[in-house]
Amino acid sequence: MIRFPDNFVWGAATSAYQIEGATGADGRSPSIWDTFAAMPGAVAGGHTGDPACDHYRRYREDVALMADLDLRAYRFSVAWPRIRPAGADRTNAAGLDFYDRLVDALCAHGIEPLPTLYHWDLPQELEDRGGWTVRDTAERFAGYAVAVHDRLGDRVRTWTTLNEPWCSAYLGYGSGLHAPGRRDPAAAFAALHHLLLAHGLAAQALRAGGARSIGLVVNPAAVRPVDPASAADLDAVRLVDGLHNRIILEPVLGRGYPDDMLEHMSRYGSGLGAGHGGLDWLEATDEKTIGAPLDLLGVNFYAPTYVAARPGAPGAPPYPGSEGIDFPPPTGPVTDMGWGIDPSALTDVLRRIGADAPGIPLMVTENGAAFPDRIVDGRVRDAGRIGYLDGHLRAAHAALAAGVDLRGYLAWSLLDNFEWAEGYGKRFGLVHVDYATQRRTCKDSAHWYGSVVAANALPGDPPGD
Ligand code: GBH
Repeated sequence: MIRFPDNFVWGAATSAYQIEGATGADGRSPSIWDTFAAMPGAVAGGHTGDPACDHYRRYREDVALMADLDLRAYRFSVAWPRIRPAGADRTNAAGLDFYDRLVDALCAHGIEPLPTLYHWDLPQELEDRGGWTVRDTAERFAGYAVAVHDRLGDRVRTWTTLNEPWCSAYLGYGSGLHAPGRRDPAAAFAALHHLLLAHGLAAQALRAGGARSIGLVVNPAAVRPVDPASAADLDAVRLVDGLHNRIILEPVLGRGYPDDMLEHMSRYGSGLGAGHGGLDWLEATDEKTIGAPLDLLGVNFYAPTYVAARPGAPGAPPYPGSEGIDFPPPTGPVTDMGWGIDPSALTDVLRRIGADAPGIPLMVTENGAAFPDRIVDGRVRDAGRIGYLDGHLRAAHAALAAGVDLRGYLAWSLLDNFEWAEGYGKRFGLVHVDYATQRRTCKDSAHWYGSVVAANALPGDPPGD
């Protein structure tokens, strides 16, 4: 048996837009994902956030499922456009009522609520006024955070501000693969800065309001050279690591932006249009704000990133300035997303973040895999997912054994859901969702995971089929 520490937090994660549906209910205003999904070609199959898993109406059933699986914690996100429709400063009580009921249902089953305040669903009206490229959005986020804390803070101990600012900034404003679908490197850097500022301002405001534990969820990359003996490949690793990891972690951990990243960003100007050269979004006290004290770093991890130096390669648009770097696909086994399966990369990431952030507890806030399900006699067979989870839990345990202060593990995801630009075609759930009937069926992996949670341990031998 591979035992986990007492009090290790076991759970699952979801996000609002991916599961709730009911996008017009109780005063919610459109988010950038409603707008983006309505653009032809933006999301596979033309899918949108409706009906998703209809969780807004079926949350009781979903909480009961979590209890059946013995989960101890549930990470969900709060939809900003439900709480502050149109991004205005007026709080919509009906929107808060939903999360109030959800938190009560979780507490009634002894499941710890772990809310994330922003998982990519910016109110569209704020995007119309510049979105994350402007400072006002960061300031409004702090106000929204306080409104949620005022209502749920008596039952929620641990808050996380943003989910994966890398994705919001680089996929939303750099490569355009995610909402709002902009393709402008300068805007991507301005957005990243204002996202980090939003985190810092919200952390300060939550702390002042009495929040006990405040964290940020990042998606650190395990950047690996195709040829570890190539100095050029190692230079490529350094740049991609900078653009993915150090540019976020260093300021968040109170050390400010790294010099090489400031220099890199300044090649792209401010993102505010003509007349705004240089980093004019960076104000004197911003880095101090971004470095507000932190009680938890959430780590989302799926797959390593391979890079090789190749003169003339176009680079990858989410990484502005990565021309001359090739991002080859994985050579080994992959999931249904085409992402490589290499659990050792999770150990590496946890050890690295642990070393970078001494004294700050870590939690795996997302880890999981998409696989097509085989449904046999009503049973959902997903041995691939069990193998993935087993391997990554062993890798998390290896990080614990190496001294990393890892407090918990949350599987992505509780339910099959709206997989962003991939729509409903990619299934990450422990629980299968039949979207036509909204019927939930626990997959083999859900039963397997429930038994791991109950034992607080993995069996000594990896599972067979
Ligand atoms: C998470 O993001 C999200 O938090 C969650 O909502 C989502 O459902 C889940 O993953 C599964 O996708 O994008 O081509 O550069 C993970 C996002 C995935 C971003 C891997 C970086 C690398 C390939 N990360 N991705 S690419």
